[in-house]
Amino acid sequence: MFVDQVTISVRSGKGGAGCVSFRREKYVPKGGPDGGNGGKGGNVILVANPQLHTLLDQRYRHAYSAEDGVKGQKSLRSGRSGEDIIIQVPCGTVIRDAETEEMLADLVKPGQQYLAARGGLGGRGNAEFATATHQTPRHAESGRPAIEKDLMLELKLIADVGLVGFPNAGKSTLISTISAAKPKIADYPFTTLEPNLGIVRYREYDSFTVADLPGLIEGAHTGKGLGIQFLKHVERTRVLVILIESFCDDYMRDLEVLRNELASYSSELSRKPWFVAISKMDSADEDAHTRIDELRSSLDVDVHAFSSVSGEGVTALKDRMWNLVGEQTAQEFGIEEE
Ligand SMILES: Nc1nc2c(ncn2[C@@H]2O[C@H](COP(=O)(O)OP(=O)(O)OP(=O)(O)O)[C@@H](O)[C@H]2O)c(=O)[nH]1
Ligand SMILES: [Mg+2]
Repeated sequence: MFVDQVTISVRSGKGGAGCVSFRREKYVPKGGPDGGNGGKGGNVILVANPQLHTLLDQRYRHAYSAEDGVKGQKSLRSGRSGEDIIIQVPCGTVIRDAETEEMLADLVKPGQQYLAARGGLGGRGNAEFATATHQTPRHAESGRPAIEKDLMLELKLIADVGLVGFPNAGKSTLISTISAAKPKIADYPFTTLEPNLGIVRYREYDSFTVADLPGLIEGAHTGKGLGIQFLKHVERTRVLVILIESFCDDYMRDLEVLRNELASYSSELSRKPWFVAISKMDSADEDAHTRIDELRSSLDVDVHAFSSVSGEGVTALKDRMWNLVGEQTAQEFGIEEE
């Protein structure tokens, strides 16, 4: 099950109390204060783990409390610190304060961490309060309190390439052809209800990620179909491939509807690098090539024809994806291309 939004509650450990104690030993005339410090409470930390792709774990377990610090002891022994709690979340998890909805962190990179609740410091024991003029302090500090809060986690998938198209365009079939992902495929619209992520092996050593997104329809940005709830995932893809079926009789019209949906959602989406892929070429009508040529001549982006069934054009499609992702990476990192 794909879960992309959950609320969890976290509580750090409270600090252990400092200890009040005096050394009492036979034959030692004046034992001084020897109460140790309390231990620090555990932290609650969220960390991005690239192996995870859903917030499912947090759906089943939504309360996390770290261990309290142990109180100080006599003979200057400090209490043990409480253990931290580490919550593993997928890369692309946005963390918000559940009450104010303020964004607290966006864990994008593998291993990136967010300290959600800091453990309370331990209290000082009475030994720490001894001074030249006050040699027998009878008080110690209590530990600092725990921090409790509710966090809203929202997963926004991160992929190099996002597949966008009307329902049934062949997006899931394509991702199952070029990656090991095994999404459900069927000849009815809205087969895909949740995004699928696939890793495409490229040449010998490289790879890139492709997201198969649920179908988009006209009005999606106003909430029609499944559009809106998934359009947000498109935000985190770096380049887009717009799929249109070969037997569509007006490529330009379909393309405009799809582009318009993206733009209505956010101008950022419409600025992403993109190209067109005409799918299902194995069952194209005779006239399709003419329509493809027309589309090519009226667009200044690539138009690429392919079929997942016959395999025609699939390698070239992967090449094109790879190159566009490369160009985008160069741009993002400010690398000049030769
Ligand atoms: N002939 C032919 N049929 C295809 C090709 N690719 C996909 N199909 C068929 O088209 C139908 C829809 O394919 P999907 O891959 O489920 O389409 P989708 O774009 O993921 O659809 P949604 O998830 O509903 O948005 C299925 O019946 C596929 O078998 C192709 O290259 N050639
Ligand atoms: Mg699908």
